[in-house]
Amino acid sequence: MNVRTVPTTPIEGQRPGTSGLRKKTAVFMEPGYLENFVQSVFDAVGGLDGKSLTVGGDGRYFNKRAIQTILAMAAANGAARVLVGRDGLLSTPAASAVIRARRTEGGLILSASHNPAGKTGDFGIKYNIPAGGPAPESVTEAIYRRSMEIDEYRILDCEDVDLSTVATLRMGGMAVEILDPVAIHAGLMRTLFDFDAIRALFASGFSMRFDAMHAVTGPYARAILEDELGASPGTVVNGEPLPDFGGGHPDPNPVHARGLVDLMMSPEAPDFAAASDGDGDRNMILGRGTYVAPSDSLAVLAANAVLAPGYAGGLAGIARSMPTSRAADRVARKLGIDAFETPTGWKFFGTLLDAGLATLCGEESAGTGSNHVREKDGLWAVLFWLNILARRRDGVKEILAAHWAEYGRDYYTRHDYESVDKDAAEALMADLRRRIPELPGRPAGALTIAAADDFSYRDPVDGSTADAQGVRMVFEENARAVFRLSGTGTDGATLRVYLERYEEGSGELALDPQEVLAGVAAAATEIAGIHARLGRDRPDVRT
Ligand code: VG1
Ligand code: CO
Repeated sequence: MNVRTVPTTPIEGQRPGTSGLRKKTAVFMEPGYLENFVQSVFDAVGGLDGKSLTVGGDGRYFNKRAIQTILAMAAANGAARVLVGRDGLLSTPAASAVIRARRTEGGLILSASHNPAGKTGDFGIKYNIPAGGPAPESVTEAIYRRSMEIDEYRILDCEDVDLSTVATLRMGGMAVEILDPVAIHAGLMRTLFDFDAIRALFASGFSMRFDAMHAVTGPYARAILEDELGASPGTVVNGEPLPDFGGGHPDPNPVHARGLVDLMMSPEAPDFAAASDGDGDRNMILGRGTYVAPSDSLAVLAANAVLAPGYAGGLAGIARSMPTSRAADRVARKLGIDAFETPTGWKFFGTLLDAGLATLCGEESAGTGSNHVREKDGLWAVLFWLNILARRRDGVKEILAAHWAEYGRDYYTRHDYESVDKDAAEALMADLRRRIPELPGRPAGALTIAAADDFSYRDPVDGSTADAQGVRMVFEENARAVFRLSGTGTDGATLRVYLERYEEGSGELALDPQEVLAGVAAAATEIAGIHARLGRDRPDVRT
């Protein structure tokens, strides 16, 4: 077998965003596009000679082809071993678990998460470091710099390897170890949660539906929930990973998982329901007649963490992304532990987890996780909830109501303006930033701005900094609005407006968040001039 050194030239725009490099699938399929980026990763991490790597993806269109290319490139770059999920599948948290358990020198995860898949959809790739988490910005910047000067990549001329059975094969001088994609992750879950209690819960007739949205979590959910914990067959729906995700949009929120939400609000609702996203790192939690906002889910998990064996010793700290509501901070205060506020994106939690400063982390976008891996983990969150339900023998609705009564409720919603004109969205943000000094004391709609800033972060562990992470406005009326542009889209720009308002535990706790937050939304819309600047009179998605 022959190593080919292929001359190439830099391709613009290979700068990873919030979570890796995401582009239209057609862009990734252009000759040299994937190869340039992968070689840039290998070069930026000091070469692959004699090293091992984990590779897997969410099964979307182009996943299998891309993996064959990556394998041939890894072999040509001298890698000793690549661990790859059977059929090229690994959920994002499972990939993180494999990197850590098998101590590979990082991994490549192929996913564009919840973005639609298929020829006309999106594709993505991300490098995770040996600790198992997404590369920090120092590394992604090094990859990007390399992509701007690359002049050749190396690839082995060879046949495709058959990834359909668990086996160790060879590709040139490199071993290709094909893993059961579920086993390592499932083993980890067993160490964290009270599987006996959850088994007893299902045996008592507790009913559940898990919607895998035709994405990667189906095999994981079937193996753990149905086969191991005894949930009735059929609990997992849409459990077959499909290259186009069944034409759907595997974003577990009340808009894209509408059917599941409707079921839970109907008389036929099972006791509990959940959904996961394309790559299995996000979760949506529902009870009968109840949707659990992700920010609340983090807070409830934290408040009840000691019920799970893996967290029985207590939590070191809780970290949340800045736009996530402050519900988790209230729990941290009560527990007497530290609360951390980081920029959006899981890569910012890595140092806190590595240093043992935080145990649980969460984002408003339906991501929760802990120090068990270095990614957010959808199925982990579902099992954590099941563990709590099994131990408390109470419904989701009751647990949530009791939580709010104790801590108060942070009413929360996010309004997204999708695929808007990029220049207009950037101008909107630039203008908001420029006006920050004059905002405090100013009325906005029926509210008054108390404080405003552009969030910047200094990592307490390694001192690295990240600026311009979103404009925050705190209102005198116990409310907050945050504005930032998405870093995961592939089409124009997406403006995210995060809205919240705190209500004391003695107040009205069971209202509709959209109604409670209408005034905050109006204030935010007015102050940013959204209608005029973006030519939109309402958000595309409200979650
Ligand atoms: C979004 C979410 C962010 C999440 C990121 C990756 O980023 O807001 O919380 O970490 O997606 O998640 P952005 O820049 O579009 O707001 V995933 O599940 O798409 O890998
Ligand atoms: Co995801």
